[in-house]
Amino acid sequence: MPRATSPSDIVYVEVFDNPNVNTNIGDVNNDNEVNIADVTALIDFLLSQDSSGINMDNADVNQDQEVNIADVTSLIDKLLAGN
Ligand SMILES: [Ca+2]
Ligand SMILES: [Ca+2]
Repeated sequence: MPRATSPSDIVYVEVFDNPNVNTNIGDVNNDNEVNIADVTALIDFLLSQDSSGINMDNADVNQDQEVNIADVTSLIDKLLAGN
């Protein structure tokens, strides 16, 4: 791949070559659906810090690289918004 030569090239590479693009945000329990069970799973994880069965990438609903109570709020907002 040629080296990026301008800032716009760098942005393009980051957006389109990023393997971490997540299309299943909010599916905390990894069952391919985003619903109230994911809110429960996320709260359970926060209380227990036991990440077994938890998809941490999907659990970071607000995409700030941390999984915390703010993601519960974001997940509920997402469910209420229906998307
Ligand atoms: Ca789910
Ligand atoms: Ca987060």
